[in-house]
Amino acid sequence: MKDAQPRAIYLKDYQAPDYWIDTTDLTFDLFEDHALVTSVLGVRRNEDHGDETPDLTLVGIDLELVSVYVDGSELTAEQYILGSESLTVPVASRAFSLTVVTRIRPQENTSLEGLYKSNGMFCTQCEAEGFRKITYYLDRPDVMSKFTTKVIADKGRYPILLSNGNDIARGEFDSGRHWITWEDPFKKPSYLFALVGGDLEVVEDTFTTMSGKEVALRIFTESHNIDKCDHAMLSLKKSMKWDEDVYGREYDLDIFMIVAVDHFNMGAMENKGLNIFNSSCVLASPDTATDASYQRVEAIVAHEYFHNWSGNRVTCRDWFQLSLKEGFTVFRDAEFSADMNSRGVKRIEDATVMKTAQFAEDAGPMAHPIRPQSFIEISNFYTLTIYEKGCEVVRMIQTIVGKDNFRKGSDLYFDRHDGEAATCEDFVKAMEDASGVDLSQFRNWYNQAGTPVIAVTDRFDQDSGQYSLTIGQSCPATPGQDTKLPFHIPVAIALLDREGKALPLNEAGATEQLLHVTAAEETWTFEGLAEKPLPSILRNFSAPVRVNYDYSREDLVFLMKYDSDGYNRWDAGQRLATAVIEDLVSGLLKGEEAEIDSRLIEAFGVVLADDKLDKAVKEEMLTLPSQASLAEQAEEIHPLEICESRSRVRKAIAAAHKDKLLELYHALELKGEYRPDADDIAKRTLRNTCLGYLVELEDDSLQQLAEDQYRNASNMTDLRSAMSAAINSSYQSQETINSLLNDFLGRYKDDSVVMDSWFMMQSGSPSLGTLEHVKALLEHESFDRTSPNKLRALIGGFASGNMKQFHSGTGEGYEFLADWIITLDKQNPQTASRLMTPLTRWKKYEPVRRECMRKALERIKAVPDLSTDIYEVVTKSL
Ligand code: 7MF
Ligand code: ZN
Repeated sequence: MKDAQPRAIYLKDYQAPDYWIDTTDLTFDLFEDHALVTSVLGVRRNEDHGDETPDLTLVGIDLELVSVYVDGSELTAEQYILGSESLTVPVASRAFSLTVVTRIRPQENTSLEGLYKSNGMFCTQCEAEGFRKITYYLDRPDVMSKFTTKVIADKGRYPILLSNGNDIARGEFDSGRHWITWEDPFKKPSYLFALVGGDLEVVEDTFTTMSGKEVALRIFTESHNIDKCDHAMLSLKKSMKWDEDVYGREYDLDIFMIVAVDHFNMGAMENKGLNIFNSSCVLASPDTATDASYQRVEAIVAHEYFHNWSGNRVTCRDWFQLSLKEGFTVFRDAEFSADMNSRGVKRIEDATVMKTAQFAEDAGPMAHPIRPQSFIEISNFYTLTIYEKGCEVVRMIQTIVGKDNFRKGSDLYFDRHDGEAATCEDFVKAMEDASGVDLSQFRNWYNQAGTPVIAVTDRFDQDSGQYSLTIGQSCPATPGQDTKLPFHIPVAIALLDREGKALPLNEAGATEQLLHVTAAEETWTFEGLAEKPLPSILRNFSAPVRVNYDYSREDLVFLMKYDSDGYNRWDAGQRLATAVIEDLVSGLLKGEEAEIDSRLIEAFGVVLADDKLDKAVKEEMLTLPSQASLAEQAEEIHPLEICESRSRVRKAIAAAHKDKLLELYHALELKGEYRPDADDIAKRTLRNTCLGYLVELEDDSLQQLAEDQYRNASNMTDLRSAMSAAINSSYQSQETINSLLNDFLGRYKDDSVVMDSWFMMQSGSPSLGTLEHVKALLEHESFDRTSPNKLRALIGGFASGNMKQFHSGTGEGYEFLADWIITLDKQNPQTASRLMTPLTRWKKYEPVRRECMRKALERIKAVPDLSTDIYEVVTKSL
């Protein structure tokens, strides 16, 4: 039984626990229909809380209690209180041993939190509150304990038994069962606990740390995937080296393990010494993984590895501090990726995620500060705001205090808090103490939700040669926060003269200046200018804000050509394209076919012809703002008009530049072995972008080009790009599309990760991915409704990736999604909750769709016994 109404918990109510758990000794007896868990806890009174010894209440969910012992004596049922999600035991001394035996059923655990089975393998996921599904415990991150774990299981079925730390003993029983004991010397909270048992193969390597210690590296997968682990291993070694070079942080155990699991709610998990990964984030080979997947594997391996310091050695005091580890670790992995690949492109990619998806979250009903003040279900707060905006906040600190001070601050933070559960405030304080820079006003970023807007106006006085920039800031109201205090916003600017040269802004000749915007409005004056300059504002996306400045379309074309800041050059193109597409949308709403502004088409021609432009940046500049980005920026969303208008512009670009696109397409062909390095990736991506434009044209030879590329492809990037080009083209024959899809299926039906993309390409296709087709695919033998990856590919791909069909206008897409959310809520609430995101944006749609979406949400809300996950999202949305 659950509480009738889930309750919110508040940051302001935080209290340290009454008891600490110094040691946690676990024994897992794994069987085919259940598991027995024996937990022996070394409990000690929290001395800060006085002399009395109140009852000790542990949390537990879906557990069958077998027995309880205090200091070795079994308690009778009258001596403890068993609640629906708790166990309370009386306490008579300030330090004692508590033994709890529980029975759990991993085989029946479909939520994929706690201990469960995936393809016959036992595995765990405990962050944030999954450990309570394993045994009764103080399942909160400020309770840090030294764990020892003994795992016992059938040796034939489960030859590999893993947990955190080092294996210190093993043995066998006559029954065919065997056991291994693992000891983790580092204190950790329960959310970092992990256990794996299965029949797995291993790839091994070693890394020698900067102090000369040799660390064993092991990646485990099912045997048929063992040849796809090399890239993850290489990424791991690069990450270990990078953290030593850039942060001075060394690995601390003798062994580091990664296990790939097919059924997993998230990307990966940083359990101490035993990372568990979604298979899709580990496995890569040239014929199964795209360039994007290669880069994703590298970034996620790095992210999880970096958590060993930012998350594990220094963990979070409570879940309100989640961004302390996640924002900082995303910042670390972003810098790592920038160093390994193209820094400029990485910045554009990250800004795109912020501006399309995080800004939308910040403008929606679930908006929250990077340090939320309350939540009902913590799983709902693993958001783009915590991760990506959290990363941007850390980046702004680096921008404000400078790189050297930032490194001093991170050293101070790690030294001060090693082995502790810390807060966001501890992090900011360390940065402040190390740099001497006052961050008081900056702290508003931790408390206030919403995307700030900076309004920029300028004036030039020809007689005095004075140019002044006035910057005002405001932040829209968000749930529970009607008014906001001004933020400290670092705004990097440059001033371009008529030739496009950045003017020197100080005696030293610097052409870029960081403006500290702290007031509601403030003016900066620049002297001695001969002519009115064009401002380049928010260079390198120096703060997660919207910029309002009245750029003319000529200004934007000018910035696209001349701005020395790669991010702003790209952004100018995006602004221009958005404005041009918006013209067409407004036209359609008035029943007119507006003309496409030729300045955009010409500007794209200039980009295409620019041979000096970095290929990866060129590709970004040739990509129109996504439908999602256009929707985010719209006052009121008209989905079909957005799809049609964007598509018209794509066709016009293709028609105008067909020859150049074709020339580039042929010139960029790569021969030889597949290499996922920055140079080759840039060539393939740009070439496939050209192909995407070319198939927009009604021309058989161009449609043939896509088919030929598919048939001759020697790597997954080219294969999938060709398939997508074919599927998304309005002029490709249905026969060819079917033949390619069948061919793909024939080749990859046994590769679960690749099959995700087969489902996703179809569910996201505006022409092929109708609701009917998606429903048919649900019955496909390769679909697996217990797999979050498959659900995300097919249902998520349709609801978030297929604007035209999901928002077709009949409302059937919304009803379909609501049905699935209701079904999945019983099975896997975390996955159900994430799939619901598109419906939560209902208020931004035009009235007819808005009403249909609201009805779908109302129907979900009326279902009895909703999970806390769905309850929170649905009630906050309505
Ligand atoms: C890179 O943060 C960036 C973000 C929680 C699970 C992984 O390490 C994690 C875990 C979620 C959402 C995104 C990410 C993760 C989780 C993630 C992974 C790689 N502590 Br939920
Ligand atoms: Zn993380």
